[in-house]
Amino acid sequence: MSTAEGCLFCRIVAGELAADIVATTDAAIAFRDINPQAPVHVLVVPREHHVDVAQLAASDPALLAAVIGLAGQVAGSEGDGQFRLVFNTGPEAGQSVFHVHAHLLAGARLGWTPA
Ligand code: DGP
Repeated sequence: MSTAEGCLFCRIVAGELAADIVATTDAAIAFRDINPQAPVHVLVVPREHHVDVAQLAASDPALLAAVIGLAGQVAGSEGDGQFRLVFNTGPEAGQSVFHVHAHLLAGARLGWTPA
């Protein structure tokens, strides 16, 4: 499996750094965001290192589907199955960790003011 030296989320996947893990599969893990922006704010990441969602979609669309599938599963177990998924892609879009992750946001009526 591909990992990246010093990558924060690779270290969480490897169990080297603690995280509040809510679900796992062979392909992906889901853990609570350290700085939650909604009552449910879970990050869903592939175990394998990919920089962002565009790169993941191009190189392994089945793995992207596995990430989205796990997000949907967690949305059902953590709430009523209504949710928002956000993939910040690039620094200008707010990406700060360059291991692709879906932000799963749920548990409240969500506003829509990204800019
Ligand atoms: P983004 O800015 O889209 O790359 O999102 C990165 C998210 O990762 C951000 O919402 C905060 C979260 N985060 C950063 N460091 C940690 C950490 O060590 N543990 C956990 N659980 N979340 C983290």
